[in-house]
Amino acid sequence: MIKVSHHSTVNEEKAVLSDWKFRQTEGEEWLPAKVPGCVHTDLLKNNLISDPFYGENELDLQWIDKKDWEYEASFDVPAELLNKNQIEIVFDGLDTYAEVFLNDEHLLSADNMFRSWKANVKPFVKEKGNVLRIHFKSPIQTDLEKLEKQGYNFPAVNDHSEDGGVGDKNLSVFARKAPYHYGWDWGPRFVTSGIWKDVHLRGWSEARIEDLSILQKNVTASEANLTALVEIEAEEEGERELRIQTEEIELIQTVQLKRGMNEVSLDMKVQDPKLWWSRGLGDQNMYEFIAEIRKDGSLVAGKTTRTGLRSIKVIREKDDEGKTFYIELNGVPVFAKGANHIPNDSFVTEVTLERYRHEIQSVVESNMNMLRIWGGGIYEYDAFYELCNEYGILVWQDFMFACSMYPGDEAFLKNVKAEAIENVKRLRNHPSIALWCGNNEIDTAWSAYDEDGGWGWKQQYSKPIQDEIWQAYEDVFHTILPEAVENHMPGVYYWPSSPMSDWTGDSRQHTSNTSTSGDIHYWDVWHGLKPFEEYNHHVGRFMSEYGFQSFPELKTVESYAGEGDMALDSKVMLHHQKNGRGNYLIKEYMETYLPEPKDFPSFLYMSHVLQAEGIKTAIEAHRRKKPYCMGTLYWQMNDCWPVASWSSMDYYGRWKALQYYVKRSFRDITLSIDGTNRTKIDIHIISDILSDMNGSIRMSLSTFDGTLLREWNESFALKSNSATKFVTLETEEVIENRDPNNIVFKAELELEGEIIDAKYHYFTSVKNLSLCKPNLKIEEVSTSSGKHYTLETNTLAKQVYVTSDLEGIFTDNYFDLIPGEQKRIEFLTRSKDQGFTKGIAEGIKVHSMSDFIKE
Ligand code: BMA
Repeated sequence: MIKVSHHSTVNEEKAVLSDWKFRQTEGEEWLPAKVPGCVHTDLLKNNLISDPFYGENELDLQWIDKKDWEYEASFDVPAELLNKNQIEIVFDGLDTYAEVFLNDEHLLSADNMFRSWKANVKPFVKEKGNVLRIHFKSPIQTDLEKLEKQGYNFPAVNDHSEDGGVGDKNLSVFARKAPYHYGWDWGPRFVTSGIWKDVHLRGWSEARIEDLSILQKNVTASEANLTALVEIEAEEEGERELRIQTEEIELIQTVQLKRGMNEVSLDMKVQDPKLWWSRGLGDQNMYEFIAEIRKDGSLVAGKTTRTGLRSIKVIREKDDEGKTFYIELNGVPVFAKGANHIPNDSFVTEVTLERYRHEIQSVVESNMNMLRIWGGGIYEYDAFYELCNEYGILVWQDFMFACSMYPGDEAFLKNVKAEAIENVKRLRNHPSIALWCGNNEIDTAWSAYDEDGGWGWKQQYSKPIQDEIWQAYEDVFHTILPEAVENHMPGVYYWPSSPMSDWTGDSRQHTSNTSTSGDIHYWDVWHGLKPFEEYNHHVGRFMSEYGFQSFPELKTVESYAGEGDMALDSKVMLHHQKNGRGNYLIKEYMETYLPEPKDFPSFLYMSHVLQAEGIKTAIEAHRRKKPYCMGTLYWQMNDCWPVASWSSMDYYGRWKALQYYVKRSFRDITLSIDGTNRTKIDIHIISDILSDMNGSIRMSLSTFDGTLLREWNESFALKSNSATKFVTLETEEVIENRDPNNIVFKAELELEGEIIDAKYHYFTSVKNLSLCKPNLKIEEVSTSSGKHYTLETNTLAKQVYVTSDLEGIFTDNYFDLIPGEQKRIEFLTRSKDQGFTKGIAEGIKVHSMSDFIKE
C-alpha cells in the first residue's frame, strides 16, 4: 500500500502524496514513477529510454510528447485529516494538459504549467483505498488542434518544430508551458508531461490563512510603512481576532469574516528597520511575520512568512543623453552586475537544492549582484528566490514569454491573467525581486511601430492578421501583466519587454544598438560577427544581454560524446550546438584572436579563453561608463544540458574560464585598462562601494622573462559609487622601440597598503605574442587555516589553467603569471550541504596557453 507522509501546520492537516506509478494510456503496464518528475525522467529511471542528453538520442525520443500518459497514486487518509470539515487536494504544478480524477470522479482540468490547481475532495475521499488518476494529454496533439482552429502559424524562432517531427508548426505558443521545452538555441527539444511540483491533501476546519503578504509602501532607514495582506478562508461568518507579529511589534484587530475568501489588510510601521541590501552594499536582513486568527481566544489558523524590508525602484529619468534605467535600492543607485539565468535542466525536477545553491554561490563568488530570470524558462521554484534573498542577489523577473507572438483568444488571455496574478502573489514577499518584465525580445522582434523594422515577422501576414496579433500582444503585455503587478505588488516596476527603449506607444518604443534610453541586447558581436572591440562602442543605459559561446570542458564533452565524435564537425558535436553556425563562429573568432590549437582538447581550452576575453571586453566597457550605463547582465549564466553555449558555467556546474574572468571584472573595486584605442592606454578605477577612497596605481612594463623595464606610480582619490579614468599613457612612449610581442604592461591597485586588483595589458593580439613554454611550479602550502597553492614561473605563463580531479573551483584560474610574481590560490570543493568549502585539490595539474598551441 502506498504511504502518505504527514505533517501539520496550525490546525491544518497536510499529507503529501509521494508514491506513484505511470503508464502510457494505451493499456501498457504500470511502472513506478517519481513525483515530482516527468514522463521522460520516469522512462529513463525504468530503463525504457536511453540517456536523453547522450549523442543524438534527443531525436529518438520525440515520440514521447505525441502520446497520452497516466499517473496514479493510491492512498489512505489519516483520521486527523479525514475528520476535518474541509478537505482539498492541491497540485502545486501540473505539466500541462491534465484531467484529474479521484475515485473515478472528475475533479478538474488543468491547462497551465505555471499555475497551481485545487479541488474540494471532501465528498469523494474515504479512509482507505483512494485512487487518484491524472491523465496527461499530449501537448503536441492538443495544440495541433488549436493551431488548426487559429488558421495561421505564429512566429516562434526558437521552436524546433522540425526536430519534433511537426514540420514548421510552432505549437509552443499555444501552451502555457516552459517555452524552452520546445528547443532553444542552446537547448534540446523535450516536451515533457508530468507532475512537476508536489501534490498534497490538506484539511482544515473553521478557517485557514491562504496567504500572508507584506506590501512595502514606503521604506526608509528610519521607518518602514507596510501593509500586511491576509487572505483568510472561513467556514462561517463572524467576528474573529487577527493578530500580526514581527520582532517587537504586535498588532491585534477584530475582523468581521464572511463565509468563503476574505481579504484583510492591516497597516503597520517598523521603526528604524534593519534594511535588506544586495550583496556588497550591506546585510541581507530578513524579518519573520506571523499572522494568527483566534476565535473566542483560541487559535484557529496561523501562517508565517519572511521578507526583507527595502525600497526598490527602477529610475527612469530624462537626462541630457536620453532616459536612465537603473535600480535604486534604499535610495542608492545600484550598478547591476550579473547574468541571465535559464532553467538548470531540461527536466527541471532533476534540479536539487544543492545545484541551486551551487549556482547562487557561484554568482556570489563571481562578485555579481543580479540575475535575470529569462522569459523562456520557468518562474523559478521558491528555493531559488530564497537563496537570492539570503545571498543578496537582485532578481530581474521576466514573465514566461519569449521570442514568439501569442494567440489572443479569450481562454488564452484568461489563463495568462490567472498565471500572472498567481506568480506575482507567490513571489511578492521576496525582497530580491527588483522588477517584472513582460517578455523577452518580442517588442523588438515584431517592431509594431516601424513598418520595416523587426525580425521580418509581421511582414509575413496580411494587415488584418498583423492587427490581430498585435492586439493580442497589447492585451497581454500592456494590460494584463502590468495590471497584475500594479494590483498585487504595487510600487514594483513593470517593463513590458526586454529590450525596449521606452513605453511610448510609438516608434520611440523600439530599441536599437545605439539607443540612449532603456535596455539593450547587444548581439552584433557573435550573431552579427562583429569584432570584440565593438563592445567598447556600444554601451547603453542597461545592457541586459550580450554573449559569446564556448564549448564545455573535456570531461563534460565526454559525458555526451564518444572518442570518435571529438571533432568540431562530427554529428554529435553539431547536435550539441543548437545555434546553427555556432561551431563555425567560434572557429572564425578564434582565428582572429588566438593561436591555433594543436588538437581537439586544446580547441576546447582556446574556446574558453576566447569567450572569456570577449565578454571581459564587454563587461569592463559597460562598467567604465557608469553612471551612464548602470547594468550589465551577460548571456548566460548556466546550461540545461551539456552543450556548446554562451554559458559561463556548464550543465554540471563546472566553471568555464569566463566565470573566473567575470569574478575579476566584477570586483566591487576594480581596475580596468582600456586599450580600445591602440595608441593609448587608459586606466580606470570603478567602485561600487559606498565610501570615498584614496590609493595608488602601480604600473610596470616587463619583458616576458621578467625583466622590469619601467615603473610608474600614480595616486588617486575616488568618489564612492563611481567610475573614473585616472591615467592615460601614450602607447608609443611606453613601449618605445621594443618588440610589442614580448612585453607586458601591468597595473595594480593599491589601497591602504594592500594590492586589491591587478590587470595586464598587451600591445598586440594574443595570437602574435612570442610565448615560450614556461617552467610552471605549483606548491601546496599547509597553514593553520588549511591548504593553499602558490604558483611561480620563469617566463610569462598565459592563461594558467589549474585542474583538479575533484569537483570544485579554484579561487582564481585562467590568469597570467609573470616571473617574479607569486600567485596564491585556494581550492573550494562542492560540498552537499554548505556549498563551497575550502578543500584539497586532488590530482592537481597546471597548464598554460603554450601547452595548447600548434607548433
Ligand atoms: C537572446 C536570448 C535567447 C537566446 C540568446 C542567444 O536573444 O534572449 O533567446 O538564447 O539570445 O541567441
